[in-house]
Amino acid sequence: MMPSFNRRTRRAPITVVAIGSAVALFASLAPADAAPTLRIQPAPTLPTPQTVSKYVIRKNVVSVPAAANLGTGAFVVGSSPGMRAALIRESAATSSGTPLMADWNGDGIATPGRYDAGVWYATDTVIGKTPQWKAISMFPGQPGDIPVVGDRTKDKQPDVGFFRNGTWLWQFNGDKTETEQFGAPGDKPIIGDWNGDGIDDLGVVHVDGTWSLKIPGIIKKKDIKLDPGATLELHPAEKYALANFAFGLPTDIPIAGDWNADGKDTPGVVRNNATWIFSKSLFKLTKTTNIVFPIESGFTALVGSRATGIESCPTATPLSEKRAMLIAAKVIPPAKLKGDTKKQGMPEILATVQDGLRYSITNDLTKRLATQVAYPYYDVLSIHKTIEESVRRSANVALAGAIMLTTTNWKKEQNITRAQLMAYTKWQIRSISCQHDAITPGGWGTTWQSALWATTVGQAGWMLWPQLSKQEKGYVAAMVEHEADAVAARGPHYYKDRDGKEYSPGNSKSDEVSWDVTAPALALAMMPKAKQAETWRKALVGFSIAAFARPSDLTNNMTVNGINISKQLPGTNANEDGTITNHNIINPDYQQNVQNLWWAASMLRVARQSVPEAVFLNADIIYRSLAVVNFPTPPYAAPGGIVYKPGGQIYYPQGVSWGTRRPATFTGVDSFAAIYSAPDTNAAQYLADHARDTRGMQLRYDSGKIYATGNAEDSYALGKEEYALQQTALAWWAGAVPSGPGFKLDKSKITGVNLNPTGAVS
Ligand SMILES: [Ca+2]
Ligand SMILES: [Ca+2]
Ligand SMILES: [Ca+2]
Ligand SMILES: [Ca+2]
Repeated sequence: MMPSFNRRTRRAPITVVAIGSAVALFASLAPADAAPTLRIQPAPTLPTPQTVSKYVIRKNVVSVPAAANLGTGAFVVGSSPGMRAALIRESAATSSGTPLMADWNGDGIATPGRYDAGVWYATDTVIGKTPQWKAISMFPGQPGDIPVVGDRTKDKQPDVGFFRNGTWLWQFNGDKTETEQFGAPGDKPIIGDWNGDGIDDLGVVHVDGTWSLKIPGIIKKKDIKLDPGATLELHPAEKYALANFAFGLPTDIPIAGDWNADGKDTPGVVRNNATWIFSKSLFKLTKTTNIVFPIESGFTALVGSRATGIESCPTATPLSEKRAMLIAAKVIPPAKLKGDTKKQGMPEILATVQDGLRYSITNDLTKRLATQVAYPYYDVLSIHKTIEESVRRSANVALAGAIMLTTTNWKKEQNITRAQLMAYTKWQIRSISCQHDAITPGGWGTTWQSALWATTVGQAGWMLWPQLSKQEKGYVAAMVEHEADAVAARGPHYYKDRDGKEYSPGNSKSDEVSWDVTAPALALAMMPKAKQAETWRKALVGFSIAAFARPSDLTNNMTVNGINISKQLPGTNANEDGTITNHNIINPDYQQNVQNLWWAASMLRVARQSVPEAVFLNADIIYRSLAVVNFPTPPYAAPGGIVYKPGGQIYYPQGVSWGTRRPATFTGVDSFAAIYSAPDTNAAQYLADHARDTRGMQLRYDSGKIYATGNAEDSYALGKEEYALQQTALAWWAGAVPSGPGFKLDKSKITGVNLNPTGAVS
């Protein structure tokens, strides 16, 4: 089943390319620890994350409580009474002025804005760590003016202005100014679409807490049904009426919004900076609903909006939601797989994944994500300082959960039931994909490593496809599509040019390029009939060729999928002997990334599709740099030899990037290599060695964790346990792949493959 050209070229010449540091970089050869083996304790009784099932979409967006503090840059958006609780905290840049929220770009969702010293600023991002303020208008007021915003021209573009002692000064469509008289000094301006015609109307709240709303188009008394406590004041000549009524207390903060998504705005108040009281209609002002949404000190009460129904992503826009449903309809579920405990090392791998899930899920539900468990969609991006940690950590656990649910007979392991594991895994899948940029403007995505994270959580969703709700399917499919399209658009990058000059000194691009391989592979696997399918196939082929291209590929006249790579490659990413230079050293932790090619191949196989031969280019050679290539000492660090030592230990010829005791990191690549590399690499034996060593490390503790505290064993601070869990789970999944559809190699000519990056090469 291995592609033939790999067999032809698998004997890599060993080239000593640099002399490493003389420091002994090889960790102790003793297995894990000699401490007596503990038993993993079962998980404590854990909360079950909320489940969602129905798909509900509203006709109109619904108004929800919001608050902002420009001094800290925080905008907080809550939920309406008709939605399940979810709180999204976004951060704009810290700044000054008066905060506002409006739908600045007409996509239906209100986002932060502010007026500051003559300039109006806005951002269209619904969520995100650092949305940029953009100046949208120059329109200065005077001291004491109250900034107002609303669409007065029915073009879905908000118009900005001021309320000045009963005079409304507007700037329509960013240029034309207009003045309206309504209200009196001391009144508070209030804006809303009282009659539901798409134009925001004027209102004022007097100091005594009574309201006066100006409703256009009301000429006769019977044109409107008002609450018995309200009075109607007709102005037939000017074709409007005033509705005057009491609502709330003089000490309340008046607000207006469409609290029930019926298309009409109605009054609301915020009482004691905590309780939001919403009226249902002008006909029944006393029929109110309440929600508690405290306004923290330093915050201003605002009105935000949410696009979708109670079961849906709270930060989706109506547009992204609709689009996602269409994409999801194209997805074909994967073939069913069954793990194999008969292969050597697999019993240890299975136990490690089960106990690793016990550790990570317990840690998540009782500590890391404990404050989020009550929300059906949790606020992923607010969990950690970096997007990498926020998204990748959780995505890794989700993939392990999905793999266990679909390839094993998980009933109850370590006190975690199948239902709990399913609820947890789906909670992660829908929350992470909800906050992807494809669904939530300003969310994570199309950045460094985001293709890998999207594939990790996307594969989890794909494996659980029949179990996902309609909206969960939509978000997963849209996220995967978006990342695959982005990969195709950016093209692969290189470490060295054709003359051997480094674009990025000391740093191969093989990691980034091989991560990128996975996104078009998953998109193609999931949606082979999508209109971009051929674009994704070409991106898969181009990135696979580029990922580990070696200097000899520039001259060997090899044709892969009809592409003469010698003529077309603009550079290389791997050294001739299959090693990878990263962080200025020959770096086994990055040679391990060759698994991304085999991961991509396996996804296509599980999708019952053939695999382009380009996906295997140099894969066997790179794996040999771990399993076969000898590093003599000197020049390399003592003791020299092969990177993979007996018993699972790893030898680092020139130094260490991420710690010296991370056998779990290599279980994934070994398990794929056991299927796809030549038998003389002894991949199956190495898998067993690394699996047993990993299990030994895990059995030092009773919680299911693998690594000792500190950085000596593994220094990856953004989720080392979850990363080990992902690698061991992938090892298990790779072992299960042969239980699915057979392997078909595609050697056909694929035209239009791009090997060049968009923009600068490096
Ligand atoms: Ca908007
Ligand atoms: Ca407008
Ligand atoms: Ca109106
Ligand atoms: Ca309404």
